[in-house]
Amino acid sequence: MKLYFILPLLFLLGQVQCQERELEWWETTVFYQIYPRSFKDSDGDGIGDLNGITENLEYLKELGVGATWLSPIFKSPMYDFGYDISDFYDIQDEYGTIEDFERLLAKANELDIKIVLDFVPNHGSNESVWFEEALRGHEKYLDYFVWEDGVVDENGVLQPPNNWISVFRKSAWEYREEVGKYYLHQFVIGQPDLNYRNPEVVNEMKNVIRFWLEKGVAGFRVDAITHLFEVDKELYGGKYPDEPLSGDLNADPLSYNYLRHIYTSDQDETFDMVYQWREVLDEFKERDGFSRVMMTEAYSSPQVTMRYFGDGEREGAQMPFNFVLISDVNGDSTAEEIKYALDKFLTFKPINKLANWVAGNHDNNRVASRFSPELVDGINMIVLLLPGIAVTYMGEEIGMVDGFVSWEDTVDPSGCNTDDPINYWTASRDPERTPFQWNSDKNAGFSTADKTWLPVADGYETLNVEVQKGVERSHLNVYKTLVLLRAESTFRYGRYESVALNSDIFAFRRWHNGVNYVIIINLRNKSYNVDLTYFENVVGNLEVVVSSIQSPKTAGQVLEAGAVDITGYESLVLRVV
Ligand SMILES: *[C@@H]1O[C@H](CO)[C@@H](O)[C@H](O)[C@H]1NC(C)=O
Ligand SMILES: *[C@@H]1O[C@H](CO)[C@@H](O)[C@H](O)[C@H]1NC(C)=O
Ligand SMILES: [Ca+2]
Ligand SMILES: [Ca+2]
Repeated sequence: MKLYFILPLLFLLGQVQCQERELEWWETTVFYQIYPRSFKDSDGDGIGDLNGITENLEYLKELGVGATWLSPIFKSPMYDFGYDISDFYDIQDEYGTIEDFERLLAKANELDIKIVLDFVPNHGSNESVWFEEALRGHEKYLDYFVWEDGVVDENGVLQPPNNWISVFRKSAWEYREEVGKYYLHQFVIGQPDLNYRNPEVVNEMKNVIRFWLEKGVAGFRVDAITHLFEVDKELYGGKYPDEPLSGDLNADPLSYNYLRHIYTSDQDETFDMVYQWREVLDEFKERDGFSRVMMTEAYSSPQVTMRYFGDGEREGAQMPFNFVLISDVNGDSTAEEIKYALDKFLTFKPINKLANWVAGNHDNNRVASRFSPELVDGINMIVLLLPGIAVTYMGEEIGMVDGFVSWEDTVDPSGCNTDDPINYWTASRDPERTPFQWNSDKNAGFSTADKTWLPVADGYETLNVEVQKGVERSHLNVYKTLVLLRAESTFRYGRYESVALNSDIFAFRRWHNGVNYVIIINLRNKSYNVDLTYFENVVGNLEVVVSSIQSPKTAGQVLEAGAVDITGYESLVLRVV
């Protein structure tokens, strides 16, 4: 057949049906983040554990999520609750054993839920064998960390090598007499940075990745990736240079934001390492055809974030986390600001990559607290129905709120390091880490202990999974319906457009092969009558598919596209009929 004959034919076919590429497991699933310490305590010591997760994997299945990423479960002295790892190849006792983890994997496998682990490459622990060996002068391990000579000031007192500040406040350098030098810790003192300019460290950490992949995990969420490399000090006469002041007037001189981190974050070598890790993941894909995933944690500009995807030649992370819903907007944001934030990732991402949507995690206040309890369903509609991968932090499906944790009960170093019994809560991450609320029993069904590692949030008696399962209208049921909707090709393949109908009402359309959905979210407690025929092909009648719990409308109800009444804080998923 001649080309001039085929081309118009292909064009015609294209008009009828958009091509539906077969999607991989990670492209369509919902990733559910479990913070193991707070999910479920199986043995009554007040701390969540692996067996607690295994016993409750069916809950994830009920939600419809296909993958879970677990915050760190590895051996750790817990100065930063598991993000200070002392043995990357073993499980922390209070969470269980390697055998418990293998049982968890087996159960997850049965249920077809993928397990993604937290990979914390930037630092180890000051109480690890590696660090202890370094202190003993063992050359191999000394070079696992970043050491620098101090500076003697005009009073003859030894001071840190330069002005670098830790993410958790104060100097990023800690002196060790055994070595006679300072070591770098971009996070707490107990988290010595690993030296990625040492090829042995690079190999060791690749072996950590291989170790857990061999066990059967489906990939990694990579922690604090921006901090991986520091500048090459050989370019600066062998000494790490001071970082410039940020000029941020709200930052006190001990706080991280006081400096502009041009030498300790987003270094070119960091992106290269991400691409190298992807090669390790792909070694495993070559064996069995099954993709292992990488998600990277970086609160960076969109331009920098996109570099984690790859550089055009080499592949990187499938999911550089998109944090706009955390860092750019909150309950005070207007519909225009919401639209602007959501467009950011979509605008900058390479055309052949998928977006991802994250509204909450263990480091940030909960959606109900940052936005409003009334907007829980609306935000879940955004996270689950925008094009791309959805990520849910445990508890956001039921609209958990930040718990109150007193100064006495505060354990997060980010809170404790403020030394401020009044304002600590602004820095503490404990409120979003309080125990998961299963039911109205003691400790919300999380634990039978008399004291749990963090107190259970107030109000759990009515805000919990069991209560929400038992009523027709609940955040939980809205969430499950939204997850089911994601399976429709309109949400898998469909195009996207959005608009601020006014400052209070954000709306978006998803469409594919003649099917049109409109999602509308009222950000304020104010009623409106809106005309949704603004959207092309949205005319005539609209059927309510999902309505937020405070909505007076129910599924199946039919509305007129030209004049939709929307009440305060109402969110709706509508389909053109
Ligand atoms: C490790 O660092 C922590 C601070 O994060 C400190 O409390 C602890 O004493 C250190 N351990 C050792 C053995 O130096
Ligand atoms: C919304 O407004 C109504 C009527 O003014 C009021 O009764 C209700 O408490 C408000 N809801 C919220 C969450 O502010
Ligand atoms: Ca336990
Ligand atoms: Ca580092």
